[in-house]
Amino acid sequence: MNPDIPLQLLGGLTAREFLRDYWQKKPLLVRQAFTDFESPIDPDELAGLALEEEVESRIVLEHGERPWELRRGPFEEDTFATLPERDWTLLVQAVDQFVPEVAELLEHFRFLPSWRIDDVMISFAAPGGSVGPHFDNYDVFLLQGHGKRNWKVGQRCDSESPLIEHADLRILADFEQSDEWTLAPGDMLYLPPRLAHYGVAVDDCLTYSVGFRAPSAAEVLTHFTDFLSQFLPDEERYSDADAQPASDPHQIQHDALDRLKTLLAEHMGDERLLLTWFGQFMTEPRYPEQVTGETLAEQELLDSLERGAILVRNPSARLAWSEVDDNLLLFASGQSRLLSGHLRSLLQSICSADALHGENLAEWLEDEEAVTLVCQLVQQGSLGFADE
Ligand SMILES: [Mn+2]
Repeated sequence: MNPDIPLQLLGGLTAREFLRDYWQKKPLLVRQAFTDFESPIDPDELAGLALEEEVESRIVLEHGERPWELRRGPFEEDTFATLPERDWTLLVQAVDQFVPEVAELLEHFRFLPSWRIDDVMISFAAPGGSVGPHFDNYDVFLLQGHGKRNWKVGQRCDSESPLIEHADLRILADFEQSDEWTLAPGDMLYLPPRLAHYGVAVDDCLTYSVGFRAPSAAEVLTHFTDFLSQFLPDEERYSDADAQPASDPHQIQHDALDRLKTLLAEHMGDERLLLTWFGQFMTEPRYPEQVTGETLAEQELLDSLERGAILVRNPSARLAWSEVDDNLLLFASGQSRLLSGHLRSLLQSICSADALHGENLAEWLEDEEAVTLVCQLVQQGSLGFADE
């Protein structure tokens, strides 16, 4: 993808300009990011998804049993009939995993790494519906899908920003408005992390939120060190050969700290393990139970492909790849595989979610490593046969 081509999605900015001036920095309003946008899902279908066991959904009622009442799905069909006429919102997480047309919207965001994208959350709000003024720790693109929503943006926040007392929702106690826009279908608002925002439905409205993943520093440290420690034998310990005689036996001398720093640096600086951990971590599926494989022998795979079977990426799977010296690492839904460099274009087509079939796989079906890889991905559940 050429980063210097103006994109309608970004209001005519190029990907390079957007990343330089807006990404993680300041909001961007784009009128008609999508011309004549037609929401691929309607409010009834969204409500239908919220009935499903495997779908994560919430309803926020501003004037419920208590202010800003939060209810968690799955919901019963009659739930929606009992809701008031206004001031409530239904939020459904990861709709892209359940509705292919919603997943297709993500194709427009290919100027960002796919492993940074978390999910597409869709909310339906009755007039006046809102989840209150709040901030998120993630970047988000808010695409108006249907109806109108008014967005106010405010101050930069952090974990010290005062919140109202609420067991489940993080609603800001103060909101210092700096800008305000009303979005119509096809309009899109990009918000950087930690910027206060407050969206209120003008009429019945659907809003798509393309959300991103960014591990916290605390997560990086705890998860990476957990991962590292699997490779460290118990006998590798703090050691102080050639220590100097202690002048006071109760004092921790700074040479002890230096030894610790050396020990940490030696392991924390292992780039290969850092990459392996990071790729696995960033491709962990949101719903691992949706990534279940099937038993498949390599010969069965070859036979199926010959009969015209099509392999597609499991919409709940996450894939990424990287280079290590002359080899490649494929990350698939939290696992990694070291592969030889000649498989590069195969990894690229596997990751880009193209359909794989006898024709485009042809050159690979003679390659033992490639066949084993594709077979393993089906066994693991990242790839699956498309329904005929
Ligand atoms: Mn938000």
